[in-house]
Amino acid sequence: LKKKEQLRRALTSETFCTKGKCAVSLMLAKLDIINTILTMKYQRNVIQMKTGRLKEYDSVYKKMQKKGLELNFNVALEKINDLIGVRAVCAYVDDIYQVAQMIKKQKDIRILKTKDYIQEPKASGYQSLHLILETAVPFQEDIQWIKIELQLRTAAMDYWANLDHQLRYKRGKKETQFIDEELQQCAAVIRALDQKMLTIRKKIDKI
Ligand code: 0O2
Repeated sequence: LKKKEQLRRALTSETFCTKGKCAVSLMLAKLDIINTILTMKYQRNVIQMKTGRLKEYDSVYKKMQKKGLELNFNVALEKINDLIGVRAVCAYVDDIYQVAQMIKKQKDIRILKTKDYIQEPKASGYQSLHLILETAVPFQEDIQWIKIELQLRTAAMDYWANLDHQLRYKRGKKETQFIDEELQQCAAVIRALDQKMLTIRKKIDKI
């Protein structure tokens, strides 16, 4: 119980929350700049929506339990990639990779890991491109490298993930088995739709 309480205090501490919120603001500003550049270039809005959050303590705790991790702040910092998370929703699949490329090239970003669930969707049907990265955040006295999970997806992938997320909390109950299958089918439909929309947009671009 002591370890759990120490972890809770560290994750909800002013120091950690301030750092995390600053990192989120910075990443959202970076995405804003990228969107301005791409919107000028293509004459359409490339990033349709973006959000950021610090993971709730309860959710971190559950994830650590599930992964069998020692309840310790440093272990959480190292092993839970999405303690600080930012999500950007793009119009088309190629936009996702374009945004990712621009993020990767930035001097104050280090990419730790790329998880491409678009090329290789998860068994659930989940699709998104995840960049686990560190970004340099300038504070008053020093610069600190802070880890963020950036999730990039299309509007259709986001629509699917939000519904799937609601099911996740209810998994294990017997009624959910068929819903899982239906969601997998929907994921395939969404994949085909995203590809078709991209093909049509490319045709329109050429006119
Ligand atoms: P929440 O509630 O969204 O925050 P690993 O890399 O294997 O050590 P991890 O961190 O679970 O483990 O990696 P993974 O699988 O890449 O998942 C990271 C996040 O991606 C999840 O965070 C979800 O936000 C999202 N995600 C992954 N799989 C699915 C899925 O099947 N459906 C939906 N809707 N989202 C998914 P959390 O903390 O699991 O969840």
